[in-house]
Formats: sequence, C-alpha cells, structure tokens
Amino acid sequence: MAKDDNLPLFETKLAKGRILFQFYSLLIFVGTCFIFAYRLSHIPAIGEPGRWAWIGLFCSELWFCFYWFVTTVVRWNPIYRNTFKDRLSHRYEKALPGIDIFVCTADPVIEPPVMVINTILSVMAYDYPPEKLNVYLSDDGASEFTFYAMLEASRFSKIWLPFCKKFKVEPRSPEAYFRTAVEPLGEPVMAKEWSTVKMLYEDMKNRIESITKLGRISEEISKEHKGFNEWILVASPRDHQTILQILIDGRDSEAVDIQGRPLPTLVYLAREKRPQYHHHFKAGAMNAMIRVSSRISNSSIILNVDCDMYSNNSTSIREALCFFMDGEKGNEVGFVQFPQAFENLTKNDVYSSSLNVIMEMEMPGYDGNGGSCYIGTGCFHRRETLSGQKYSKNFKADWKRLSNRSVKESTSVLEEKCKVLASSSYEENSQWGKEMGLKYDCAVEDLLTGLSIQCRGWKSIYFNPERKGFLGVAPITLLQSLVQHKRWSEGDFHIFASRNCPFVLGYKKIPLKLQLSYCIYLLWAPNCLTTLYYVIVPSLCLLRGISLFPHISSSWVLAFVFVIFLHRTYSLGEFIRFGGTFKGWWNDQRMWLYKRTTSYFFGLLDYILKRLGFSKSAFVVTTKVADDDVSQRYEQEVMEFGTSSPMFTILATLALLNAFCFLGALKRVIANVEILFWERFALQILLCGLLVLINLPVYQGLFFRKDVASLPTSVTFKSTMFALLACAITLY
Ligand SMILES: *[C@@H]1O[C@H](CO)[C@@H](O)[C@H](O)[C@H]1NC(C)=O
Ligand SMILES: CC(=O)N[C@H]1CO[C@H](CO)[C@@H](O)[C@@H]1O
Repeated sequence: MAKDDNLPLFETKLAKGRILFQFYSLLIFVGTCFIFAYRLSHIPAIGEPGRWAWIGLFCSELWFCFYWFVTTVVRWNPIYRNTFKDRLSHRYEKALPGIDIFVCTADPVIEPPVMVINTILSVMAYDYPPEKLNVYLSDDGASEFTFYAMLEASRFSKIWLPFCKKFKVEPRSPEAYFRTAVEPLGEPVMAKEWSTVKMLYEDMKNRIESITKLGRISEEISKEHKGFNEWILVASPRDHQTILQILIDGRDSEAVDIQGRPLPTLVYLAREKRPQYHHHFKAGAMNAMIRVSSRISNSSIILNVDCDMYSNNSTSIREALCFFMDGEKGNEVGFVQFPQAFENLTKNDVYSSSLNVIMEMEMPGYDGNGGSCYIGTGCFHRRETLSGQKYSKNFKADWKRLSNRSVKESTSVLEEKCKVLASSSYEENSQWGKEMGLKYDCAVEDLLTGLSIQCRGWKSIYFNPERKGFLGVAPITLLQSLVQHKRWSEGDFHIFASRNCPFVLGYKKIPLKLQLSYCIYLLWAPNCLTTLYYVIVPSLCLLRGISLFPHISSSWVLAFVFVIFLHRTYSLGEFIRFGGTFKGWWNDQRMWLYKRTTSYFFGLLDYILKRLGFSKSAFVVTTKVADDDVSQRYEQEVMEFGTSSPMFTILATLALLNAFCFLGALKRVIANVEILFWERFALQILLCGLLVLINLPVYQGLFFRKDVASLPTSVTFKSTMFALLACAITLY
C-alpha cells in the first residue's frame, strides 16, 4: 500500500466571512424589532381609518421577517467542496465503476433532435473508460426523428470520440465546440483532419434538420435500421408500445471507434404509453430507465441530465467519484449534485435566469446544513438510493457489481427482455413512484425524491467547480420564465402542504436546519399574498390619504430606512460577488417582484383549485427554441411580452395602479395645499415611486413600444380599466 492511500479524495472548506454575515443578520434583527415595536405601539384605534390596512401590513411584515429568517438559516454556514482527481486515478484507475447516464427528452419540437444528440455526444465523450459508460435516452415524444438523430449520433461517435482525445476537445458537445473553436494552425495533416470532422458534423446536422423539416423518414433511411419498423405501430406519442433499441452494444466486439477502441453502450428507449395508464412525466421516464438499465448494464452510479444540458467538462464523472469512492466518508454519500448553469445568458440577464445566488450561495448553504437538494439534472446517484434502499452503517459499495445480463445473451434477445420493464402496466401494484425510484404525483419530483433519500439516511453533496460541469439553455422570454416558476412554486408548495413536508417526513431524520432550509423554496407560493399586499395596499392608502408608515420627522423612520437599506445593500453585494452587474441586480429585483405577483400567485391558486378538485394537473414543457426575432430581442435585453396572458394583465394592472397613485400623490405634494402631506407620506410615496421605477419596461410595453413583442391592446385596455376601477373604489 502506497502511503497516500489513506488521503481523502475530497476536502470541505468553510465559507469566509461568516462572522460578518452573522453581524449583519444581528443588525437586521435588531432593526426589525424596532419596526415591530413601532407597528404594535401605533395601531390606529378602533374606528380610525386604516386600522385593518395597518394590521394587514403588520402581518405581511411578520411573514417577511419569518421568510428572512429562513434565508438567513440557509446562509449561516455555507461550505465548499474540492476534489483530488489525481489521487482517484492513482488509486482506482483500474477499478473504476460503471456509469449509467440517463438523458430525458419529451418533445421533438421543443427539444430539437440536434440539441439532444449534442448532449448525448458530450456525455459519450467523457474522459472515462468507454466500456464502462452506458448512455440511455428516454424519448417521451416517441419521435422517429429523434431516433434517426440517435442513429446518426451513434455513427458520428466513432469519429467524435477519438477526435476529442486527439485534439483535447473541450467542451465535448460538437455544436458548442465548433461554435467557438478556431481551426488549429500548424501541422497541415492535423488541420485537415480537424476541418474534415467539422464538416462531417455539419453534414450530419443538416441531414437531421432537413429530415425533421420534411416531416417524414424516407424509405431509403428506414431501410438502414430495423428500429424504424417500430413506428408502423405507433398510434401517437401517447399511445404506443415500448420501443427499445440498443444502438451500440458495448459488449459487441464490433462496437469500436475508427481507432479500434471500444465505444460506450447507447440505448434508445421510448417506454410504452397507453391512454388508460398515467405516465407520470419525467419521473415515470426515469423509473423506466432505472429498470431497463439494471438489466442491461446495472452500473453502480447513475448520472441524469436534461437533454438541453451538455457536459461542459469531460472530467465531471471523476470529480463525482471522488465523493463516492472516498475511503472514509464515501459510503454514506447518496448523491452528488452539480449546479445548473446556463450558456446563453445575456450580460444583464433580463429575466434573472442565471440562478447564480441560488447555485453559489444557497446550495452550499444547504450542503452545510446537512445536504444538497436534488434539482433533477446534473446529478450523480448511487443506484441503491434510487431503488429505495435505506442507509445502514455497514453499507459498503460494491464497485465490481455486474449486470444481470448473461454472457451469451445477444443484443436482440436482451432488447426483447427489457421491453417488459418499460411497459405501462409494469408498475401496477408496485412500490415504484412511492418507495422506489423517483416519486410520483408531484410537479417537482426531483426535490421530493432528494428529500426522501436524505430521510433514508444518505448524505448528499453539492459540488460546484469553477468550471461548470453542465450547461443548459435558460428561458428566453418573460412568459417562459414566469410559467416555469409557476410550476415550481406550485409543486414546492404541494410538498409543503402534504405529508411529505420536511418537518413531518424529516422529523428526527434530517437536522432541523435542513428542514428549515427547504422552506425557502417550498414557501415560494404563499409569498405572493404578502407581496401583493405590499404593492397594492400602501399605494391605495396613499391615494386615499391614510398614512401607514412613520412621519419623516419621527425617529421610527430610521428603523425602516436602516433595515431596507442594509438588506438591499447586502443583496446587491451578494449578487455582484457572484458575477452579476448592477443592472443585472436591478433586473433581478424586478423579476423577484414579477414572480411573486404572478407565478407564485397562480401557483398558489392552482394548488388550491386542484385541492378543491377543479382543474387537472398539466405539465408544460418550456420551449427551448425560438424564432430569430425572439432571440434578437433577448440578446438586446428587450422585455418580451407579445401575448395576452393573464399574468401580463396582472403585471400591467399593478404597474398602472402604482403609477396612478404616484401621480395623485405627486400632485398633492406639488400643489402644497395640505400641510404636512409630504411629512406624513414620505415613505409611502417613496415605496410607490420605487414600484413605478421598477415597472418602467411595462409602461414601455403598454404605451410606447410598437413592435410585436409589446403588450397587446387587449391587455392595455383591461389593465387600465382594472387600475382605474381600483382607484375609483378607493376614492369613493
Ligand atoms: C465551459 O468550458 C469551457 C472550456 O471548455 C470553459 O472555458 C468555460 O469557462 C466553461 N463554462 C463555464 C460556465 O464554466
Ligand atoms: C445570448 C445567447 O446565447 N442567446 C441564445 C440562447 O439560446 C437561444 C435558444 O437556443 C438562442 O435563440 C439565443 O440566441
């Protein structure tokens, strides 16, 4: 045994500046106490105007304070992880475990086949022994175009994998690589090879795109692979048999690249769907892949990525293994979550899609409080955790486990045997979706699955390397972003309000601070009520002449100014520290408001309606493609409206309401008839003014922009009516 054999494979570091943060929290806490003291000592007497408005405001502030407490718990003790890949290779290079990689796609239009295979090729090309890699695509759209693209990818991989090795390609998604890479100068032979591969990629891309555009597979192509015959029986994406094709069988001695090296196994799966069975969306697809893969490769580690998230770092698997294979702490690790990062963000990130603060601050905070959450993509799981096993002290990973496949079994026999595992009736009367696999009946199955794994005793790790492991596509319109958050907030609140609430499910199983940390997302939805209250009531009261904040000359003002100023300064500091700009922060504040007043509001509403039995759950996949105009506006950071969604009506109504109230107040300040008007209402006027300022893009969209992406006339009309009506009722 060499002497470094006992050195750990990873290290954990505490964040710097924790004392400073704790001091800041204390200041905010003291300031908040003063605010509450003011609220309690100045309640308008019974019969005085504004008593209820005051009490409501007080309740909102209590809620904000509680929510602030939760965000503080998350930030209290963040930790950062570091890995030692060279020690891993040194110790285990010959004994590296098999890896099963699951990629999920659901709709060939929203998620174009070319994008899907770029992700596939990037994970096939990991810097890892190829015979130990197994890549599974689950195609819930059961699209023959996606299948065709996979067939093309399986051929192209024979060139691509050696090419990646030879030219040290990074990232290993051909699209992402060729988009930025420049042809290598120097040796003409190398340069020639480089441009040939680039040309081959582009040819392949063109073939796939033109066939998708054509809308059918020609006879010539369908003769190329027996798999196309399956589509004769496909009635619709929601009604078809299991289609399972092993495009590359790693066991097959002919499955080699152009240099004779083995290739990863590549499997295409469209699980059976029948109208009479619920398919459980992505969770159902994942569970089908867990079963199918257990028959084919049965690797100890499972990585799952969304089809729009290519691997941006070919060493990610090795990094993840440093946690699982660590001699001391490795056995208790259930999953290792990488951050969700995006490749197509603009400088000031109008829709605040970057999730930087969540990924750089809150997730390390979760990790410090007892475990990262599982966010559904870019996550490595131990197979045992996904099959419902509890952690026990004597658990020891078996890195040499083999698949259940017998040596003599041919590819086609294996395919037939696996089909049963992906049939829609397989899960009847089983624990799948309950105790086994990903959980069903929840719109954010990932978060819930992660929570229950933690409750079964497994540890989880958040690993956020400098160079991101996976890059995806962020929403590029306002509505996409709002709809995505609606779904998340609704699903999150559903967890909170069910028996899966962390306080119940995790009672005595995970630390209290982790239970509290989960609330930060699980309570997104109810946040809408207090936020709506804060953006509507003080402004209307201003219009009516009811003061809800201390006079400007009173020293109580200091408490409000202090807390608000300090809290926002901290937020700005945090935002900029993680790579944001000032304008980006301002956009983030706006999106914070918009998400709370629309996404979370509809999320809460839908949750309640569903509880009462009114509407049925509908999973909306957010689009990943856009026409050129939309992309152009996105790149210019022009806010995209364009449709008459009820969400926009709410946004516009709130913006107009505040504009009217602000103008009304301004008039009274300037006219200067009422003595002390400014005195009494300064804070309310400032709040209202701030809301007007943050809503500038909405006014532009309503009145000043003429392009197709401005707000439609119907929204302008409706929102003006609603806002005027609200003002009229207030003044009446
Ligand atoms: C993605 O990988 C490239 C190297 O291939 C690196 O330069 C870049 O910084 C990475 N992107 C992110 C967001 O980490
Ligand atoms: C800035 C940027 O890269 N924008 C791109 C993000 O992705 C969408 C969809 O693929 C493109 O349309 C944008 O141009």
